[in-house]
Amino acid sequence: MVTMRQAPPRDEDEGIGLSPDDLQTLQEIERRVLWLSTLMVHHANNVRANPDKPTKVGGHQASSASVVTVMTALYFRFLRAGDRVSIKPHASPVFHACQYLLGRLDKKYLTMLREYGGLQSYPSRTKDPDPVDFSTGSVGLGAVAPVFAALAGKYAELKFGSVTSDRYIALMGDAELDEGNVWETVAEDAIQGLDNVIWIVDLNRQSLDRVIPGIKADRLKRLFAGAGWEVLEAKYGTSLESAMNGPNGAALRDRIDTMSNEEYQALIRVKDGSDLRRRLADVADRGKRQAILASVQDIPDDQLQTLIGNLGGHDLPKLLQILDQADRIDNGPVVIFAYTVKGYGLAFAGDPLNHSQLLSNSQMEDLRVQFGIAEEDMWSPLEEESPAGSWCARVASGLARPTTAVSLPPDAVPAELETRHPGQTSTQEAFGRALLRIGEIPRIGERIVTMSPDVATSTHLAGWINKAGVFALEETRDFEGEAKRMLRWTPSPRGQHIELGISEMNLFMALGQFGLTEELAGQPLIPIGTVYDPFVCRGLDALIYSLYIRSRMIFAGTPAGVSLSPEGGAHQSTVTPSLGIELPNLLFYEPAFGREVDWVLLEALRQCCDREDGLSTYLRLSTKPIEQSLMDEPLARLGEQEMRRQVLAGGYRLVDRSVSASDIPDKDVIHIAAGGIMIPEAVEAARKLQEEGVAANVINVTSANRLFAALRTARRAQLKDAKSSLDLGQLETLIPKDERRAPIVTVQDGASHSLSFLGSVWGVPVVPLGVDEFGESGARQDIYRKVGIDADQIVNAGLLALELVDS
Ligand SMILES: Cc1ncc(C[n+]2csc(CCOP(=O)(O)OP(=O)(O)O)c2C)c(N)n1
Ligand SMILES: [Mg+2]
Repeated sequence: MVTMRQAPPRDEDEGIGLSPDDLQTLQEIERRVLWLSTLMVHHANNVRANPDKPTKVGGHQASSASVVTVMTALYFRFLRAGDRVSIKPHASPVFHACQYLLGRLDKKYLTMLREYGGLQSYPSRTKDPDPVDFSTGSVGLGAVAPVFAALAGKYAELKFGSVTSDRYIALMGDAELDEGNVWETVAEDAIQGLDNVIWIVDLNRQSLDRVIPGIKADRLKRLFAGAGWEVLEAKYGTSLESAMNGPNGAALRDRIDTMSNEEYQALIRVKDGSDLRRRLADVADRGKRQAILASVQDIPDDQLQTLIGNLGGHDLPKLLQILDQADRIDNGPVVIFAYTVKGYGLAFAGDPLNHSQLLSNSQMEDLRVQFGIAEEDMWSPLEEESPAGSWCARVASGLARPTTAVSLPPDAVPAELETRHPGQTSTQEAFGRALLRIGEIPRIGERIVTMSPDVATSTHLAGWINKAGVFALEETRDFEGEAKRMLRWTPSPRGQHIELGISEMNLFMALGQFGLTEELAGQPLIPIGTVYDPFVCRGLDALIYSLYIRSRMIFAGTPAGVSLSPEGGAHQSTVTPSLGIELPNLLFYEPAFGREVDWVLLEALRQCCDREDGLSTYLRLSTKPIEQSLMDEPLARLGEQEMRRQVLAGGYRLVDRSVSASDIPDKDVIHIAAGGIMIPEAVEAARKLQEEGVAANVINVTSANRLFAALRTARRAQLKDAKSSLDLGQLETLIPKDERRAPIVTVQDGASHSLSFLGSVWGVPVVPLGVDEFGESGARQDIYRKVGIDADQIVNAGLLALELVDS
């Protein structure tokens, strides 16, 4: 059985404090919201010129209508200034209609739904003109975002005393609960106990293609309750409930409770009262049949359809009462199942195929007449002097947002970290060491919050966790007592590490929301996550979401590639460098040395502090030990400052033939461009090639992402203005003028495609080496040999490259 929680009684004013007049006013607002949201979609499709005909503009009138009552209850009664709300994707017109009536959206946008520069198809925090808290569109993601935002808000409040946010609310479609990521969040331990999260499920029993078969709602409720959530429902509206509580009402309740979704959906579309009565009583048991008929005998035929369709999700008093109840539950996230009708109030209400249907011109006209809206007032807000108009103005002033109180300037980040890296170390170890130093930076250290999906120790966060502690909303007892332990793992509100269950989706959702705490809760935080690199793909959708919403975060994908050889194919990442190069709003680095890790991390922090132009940063790291002295010569040659600049700009010449093989003629020069951890093999290959009379420069590609960006930026500038400078930024430095005819061998512990673009910069042959097959277990050198990235094969590739130039 699902536990239906009873909220504690209030001392005074039991109920929601709505007078009959108030209710009428809210119902008028509700009608206007329905009208405007329907009209916006109608205008975009049937009135505005569409240059892409016959492709339709789209927009979802039925999905929108489904939530007009819930949205009215929220925006015109329930919400407070600090509340942050996520709106299901297809209700974007309803959201904008509400914002317009609240005076937060200019009228001109109402006719610009899905138009360039206008209102986005789905709520977008970066592109919409009105205040969208959470972008939605990819179902399931926007739904869970407020949960992690609430966790971030609580974290910030516990650490820094005050936040500008209050409650976190998500209004989602019922089919969103089909997405696995939703359940990964529901079950996540780290979010248990959040007392300011309310989910509202728009239970219209319809998705895109169909009426969802079976009575699924009970199963869903049990799943939530089993995961520790409080479950409430707004199932039946006040009039249907009173019929169910009246004479013979139990039979009516039982009949509706047990009928299939498909049958109910068909029933509420029956207009003819006597037909509806007959179908309602269509049960085998004679006694039951008579009781059902008796329960509705006093309802006139022309009112029966309204009664049977009177669901809780379209009943303002019921919704407000349940929201109030949810608000008073203080021991965990709450989910409300609001029973609704898709297309509510419109001609195609409840039609299984209504997802993309649009009202016709005449149906729109009927609706206008039904709502008593004058033709010249079609786009008008509610009249200022009217009760509904003044209600909107009063509510709007109560929703005014407090401004962000605190920010971190990028120059709070120092130029250097005093990290001591040993003679041989891996980038993953260096990352763990650097984090300890970062924690000590004044103003910055206290804002760092790390997180990991159950791989904190295996990604070298143990030292940091021992120092910073694990976070929990409340103090916990340490049952290990004096026992010797590797980690200081007694969670408390003072801790700065959040340990998540094994869900890479949750990791990237959490990173994304913690990276927006400055905007959503008025307190900046710098989230840093670790994840095994191949499993970046497992959380990719959430990573893309977090970048799409312009969050600022840092994460390490580690260990990466086939270099962690014995772990085998399932743990070896191959395509991740390409993701790092191609994803917008992301910087991507593959450092080779400890010092490089320090520099990249400091730059990543600066990027997080820069709320205007800053980007997120992805470090692809490895457990492969690397001889740090390989860096001595270029460091001496370039000087520390210049070397740091080049590392951050995308790469530098680690082996420069003018130093190592200046006597070899120009025609026998090649470049080996190696991504991060392939440096030792590239250096060894350069040495062997020199013995063969070939001079090889080794370019340490610290960021293919930065180098490709330099190329792209230059070409785009040239496209716009042929006379613009041909400067290719760091690419110019990496391959100076006199070496631009030399061929290139690229070496990547990842898909070979990721560095192969380097050949196109100066138009020379490239031999791309990398991992283009699924891996297997083995010693590192065995696996390198198998996939063709060991020193000998780099040598062969170099010789081939020279032949390609000659031929
Ligand atoms: C991840 C993802 N998959 C598929 C879609 C396409 N899609 C859009 S709406 C929808 C069904 C939504 O149903 P529901 O959440 O119940 O919303 P309703 O339309 O009933 O309000 C689907 C499958 C999507 N937007 N996102
Ligand atoms: Mg639905």
